[in-house]
Amino acid sequence: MKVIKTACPLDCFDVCSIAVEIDENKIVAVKGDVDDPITQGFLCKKGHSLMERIQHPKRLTSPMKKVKGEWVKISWEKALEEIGHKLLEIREKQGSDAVIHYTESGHGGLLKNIDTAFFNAYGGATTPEGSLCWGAGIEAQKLDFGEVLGHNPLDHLHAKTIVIWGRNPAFTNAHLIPILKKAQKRGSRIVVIDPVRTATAAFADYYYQVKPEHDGYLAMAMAKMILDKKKYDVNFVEQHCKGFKEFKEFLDRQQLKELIKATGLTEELICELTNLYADNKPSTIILGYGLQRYRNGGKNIRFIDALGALTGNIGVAGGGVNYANQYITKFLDWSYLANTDSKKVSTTFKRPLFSQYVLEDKKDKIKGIFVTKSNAVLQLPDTQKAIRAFSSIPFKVVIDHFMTDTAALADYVLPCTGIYEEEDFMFSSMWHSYFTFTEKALEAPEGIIHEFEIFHQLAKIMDMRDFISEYNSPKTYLARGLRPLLEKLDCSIDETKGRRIKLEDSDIPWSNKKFTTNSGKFEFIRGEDMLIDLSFKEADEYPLQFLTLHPKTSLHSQHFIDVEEGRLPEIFCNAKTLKTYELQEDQPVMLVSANGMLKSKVKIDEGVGDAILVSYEGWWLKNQGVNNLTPQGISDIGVQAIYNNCRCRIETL
Ligand SMILES: Nc1nc2c(c(=O)[nH]1)N[C@H]1C(S)=C(S)[C@@H](COP(=O)(O)OP(=O)(O)OC[C@H]3O[C@@H](n4cnc5c(=O)[nH]c(N)nc54)[C@H](O)[C@@H]3O)O[C@H]1N2
Ligand SMILES: Nc1nc2c(c(=O)[nH]1)N[C@H]1C(S)=C(S)[C@@H](COP(=O)(O)OP(=O)(O)OC[C@H]3O[C@@H](n4cnc5c(=O)[nH]c(N)nc54)[C@H](O)[C@@H]3O)O[C@H]1N2
Ligand code: SF4
Ligand SMILES: [Mo]
Repeated sequence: MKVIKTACPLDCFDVCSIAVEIDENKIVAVKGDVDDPITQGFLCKKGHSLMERIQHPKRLTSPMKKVKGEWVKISWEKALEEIGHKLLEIREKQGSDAVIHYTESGHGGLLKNIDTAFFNAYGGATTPEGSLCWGAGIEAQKLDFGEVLGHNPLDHLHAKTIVIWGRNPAFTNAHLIPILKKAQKRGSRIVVIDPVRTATAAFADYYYQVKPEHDGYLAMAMAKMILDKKKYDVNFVEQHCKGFKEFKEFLDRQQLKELIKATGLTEELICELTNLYADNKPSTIILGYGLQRYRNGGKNIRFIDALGALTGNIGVAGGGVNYANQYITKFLDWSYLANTDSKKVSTTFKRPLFSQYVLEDKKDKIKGIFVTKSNAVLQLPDTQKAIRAFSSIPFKVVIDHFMTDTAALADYVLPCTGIYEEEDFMFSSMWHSYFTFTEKALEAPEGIIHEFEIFHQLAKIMDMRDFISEYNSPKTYLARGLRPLLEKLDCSIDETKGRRIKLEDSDIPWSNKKFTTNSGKFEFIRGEDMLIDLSFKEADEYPLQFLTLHPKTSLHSQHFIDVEEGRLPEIFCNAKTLKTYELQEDQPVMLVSANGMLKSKVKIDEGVGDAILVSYEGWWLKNQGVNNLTPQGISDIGVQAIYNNCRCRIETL
């Protein structure tokens, strides 16, 4: 029996290391890698079901073409010939940027970025800027620290106070839970700040139910208390920060009572939270992404970052304001991986505003769209508009493993290989700095090829000679793209196979207190950026806030594939909200927002704050999909989608 090492390709914080046992060319077991200090031998259900997905009866095994509204099988040769010629024709008539290349993170492998290299060689397609995911927080941390770096998750064991702020690791970051529990056992206090008493909050020592989008005010109130009681780290703010004076003067002008009122919490509770954070040091904050999917998402994160600097909890063991961790990214050669020098045009659109771009801003100008690693139509806000926008494009190609809702609306769907069938490089940019060269365990079923091969064949048809010679094999692609990392490690790719490796100097970011901002210091939010605008009047007809959170047992839409057609998505609210609208549990209702409608089933969850409805994203169109209700729009900074700024009302049926 042979054991090979690979890693989970799903778009998740953990990027778990996986040990695959193979006997006589068959996979006999898939396990969490015991040698990995993060995975510690267990995988979540989604990780275990990776095997089911590659053997799933609905997996596509042949290219498909839509002919007169019906899907028919087509040979690779013919499919790529037709697609290649169409791409050439569009470029000749309208320019390469009349094609949109829409890609997401449906598979985390580095090799899968060959799509971007191809479209840059094509001349530069129109591509998205900004994010459906984490954009506001990324931009906020770049402004404050210069880069987005996180502590080694095991370093949290040194923290006396661990504040989980708007993240639900019990669902989305499973391997953080044992670390939190171990820290708790050793005496650390676990604090959760979330409008929903989540499964993470259930085992926390302290829980604070903040009003959605009001975290900036909560952080301001905490900062004001820290300043008033002179609990701040004078040395840190004087030596290593820029803008402290202005920050303090701004807070001096704020009324504590007003700030407190805005948060939905009491003065006693905020005082307790502030004391925990500022007195029981070192303290770490672990931020999630739910709290930045708002108009003020970036500012809210910046005020929270400021708490770390004020209390000197930066660059020390057990400290940090952990949002994501882009440390490994620094050692990848993106100009090679993405082939940026070949690009002749650089047209972008704001990702959350895709539908508006296609239907209004560039009406009739977009002639083609190529989707990779994404179920875009379902995951973008405002589903009905996304369907109209996508369908309005005359030529549509999707590469996926399944006939997703996005694929079903396309003209061609091309199947590709998945985990276990390919070698690749897998790393996390959301959490830790461990990585794995994934080994191949199986041959892909007949008819399925890797994206590298797909784009190579297309390039041949389109006579893209430079691309073919520059990107001649997966092995060279990885070796060239990873050159800075391999130089740092002083080894070759082959020497790293089968091992889980971590970048050694990455455990405590900013320990030298040299920040990568222009000033070289931590920069406090300042000037007009400090004004959080929550003055928009919510229409009286939509009294409820609709939060769409990440589901426990599915990675976005991927594991909703087998849900029976017509099943109603569940929505959760507390008994008080249920009573206000005179509803019964399990009653089917219609939710109505300014964007659309969603028939759903009400469930009681006492953890949900007042006047809030919670649902989970990822339901397919056969179950309507929650983005029927969500608005298009972007955050203050970082071009982030604002899914959680969704208001609705309930209508009984
Ligand atoms: N309402 C609401 N909507 C949201 C969010 C929310 O909080 N609320 N969250 C947003 C966030 S954070 C994100 S990141 C986005 C995610 O948006 P998407 O990334 O579009 O979501 P997925 O459903 O994971 O779709 C990924 C697709 O990639 C496919 N795939 C898997 N492996 C491969 C591969 O090797 N090659 C190719 N070509 N395809 C592959 C999968 O089968 C799947 O169909 O959704 C956003 N949508
Ligand atoms: N099982 C599973 N794991 C996943 C994913 C998945 O789809 N399924 N998706 C992956 C991806 S792409 C991402 S981006 C991450 C997302 O990971 P998380 O950030 O953990 O997930 P979310 O569900 O978006 O939001 C987390 C929490 O933010 C809270 N929240 C919402 N609004 C506010 C607010 O205004 N203030 C505060 N303080 N809290 C608020 C929500 O109630 C929720 O409990 O998860 C990754 N991991
Ligand atoms: S989905 Fe996340 S927690 Fe689950 S196995 Fe994959 S990387 Fe690990
Ligand atoms: Mo995400």
